[in-house]
Amino acid sequence: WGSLGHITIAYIASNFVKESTETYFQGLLRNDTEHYLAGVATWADSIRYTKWGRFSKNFHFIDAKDDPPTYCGVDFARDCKADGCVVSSLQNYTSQLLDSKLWQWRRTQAAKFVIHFVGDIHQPLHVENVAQGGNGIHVNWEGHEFNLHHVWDSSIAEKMLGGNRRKTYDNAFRWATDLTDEIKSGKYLTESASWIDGLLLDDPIATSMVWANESNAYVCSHVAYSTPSVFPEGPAAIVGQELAGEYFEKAAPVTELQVAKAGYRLAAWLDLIADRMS
Ligand code: DCM
Ligand code: DCM
Ligand code: DCM
Ligand code: ZN
Ligand code: ZN
Repeated sequence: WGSLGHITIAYIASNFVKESTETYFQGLLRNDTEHYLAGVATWADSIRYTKWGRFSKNFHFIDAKDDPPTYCGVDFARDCKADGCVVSSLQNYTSQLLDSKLWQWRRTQAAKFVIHFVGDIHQPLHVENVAQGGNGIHVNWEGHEFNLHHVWDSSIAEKMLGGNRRKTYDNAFRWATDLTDEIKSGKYLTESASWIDGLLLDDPIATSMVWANESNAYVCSHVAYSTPSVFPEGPAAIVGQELAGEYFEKAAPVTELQVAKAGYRLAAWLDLIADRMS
């Protein structure tokens, strides 16, 4: 996701964590405002192209070597690169968060990575190998050329929100408030309980592979079955298409659902971590 997605996910999580979790992470992140999670949500993106942060550039995604739209699926052994992927990174940084023998700055850094990567694993094109997660697929968006990955990271969410694009934190806060209401008492009320079924703090790989497979399924699911898809007619058919119209209408609910889920799951994951540490 772009900044809007990550910051929204962080604000949703802050709306659902237990009070003791809030206190724990406000201490670790040295920020006792309501922005303690949102303020670090994009940090992992800000370091990935720097010299010292380059080690983490592959940690934001897992390249599922499937064959959309015919066949989707992620396989940890097949798809996680030797130098890491979003699933192994969630495992690694979750264990660091739980390791009280580590220096506090290591746990602070681990928190910043976990907050970001729980977001990224919910972006369907962060769980797909085709054209490097869609980066190599040129499409049109309101008449301008963009790549498909960027459309899913940012354009769809920004169009849904409208408003002033420069006020990212305000827009994210507003979107998070709406999605929090949908989870607490609106359209996600019934399904949201199942989003956090079976979270295993002692098995972050199994837990995050469930999230990865769900995201990746949106790369294949077919409009013919009235489920929106990233590639309704396959990757080749989307090249050069204008996506801000009918495609946007189908993609917007998927984006909204994945952002809501990521925020709700991040809260549950941080609760498990803070409980274990107290
Ligand atoms: N940071 C960033 N982009 C943001 C927010 C924070 O790059 N939107 C960075 C600045 C610091 C790190 O995150 O390097 C942690 O910031 P702090 O601990 O001051 O909140
Ligand atoms: N930090 C870190 N790793 C580093 C340097 C700093 O985890 N190599 C932590 C220490 C602070 C936070 O990041 O908790 C602040 O980051 P910044 O100095 O980039 O604002
Ligand atoms: N990305 C991805 N899958 C890949 C390569 C990149 O999901 N195989 C993501 C990471 C960034 C965006 O695409 O969000 C752009 O990456 P880069 O600047 O590394 O091309
Ligand atoms: Zn991305
Ligand atoms: Zn990222």
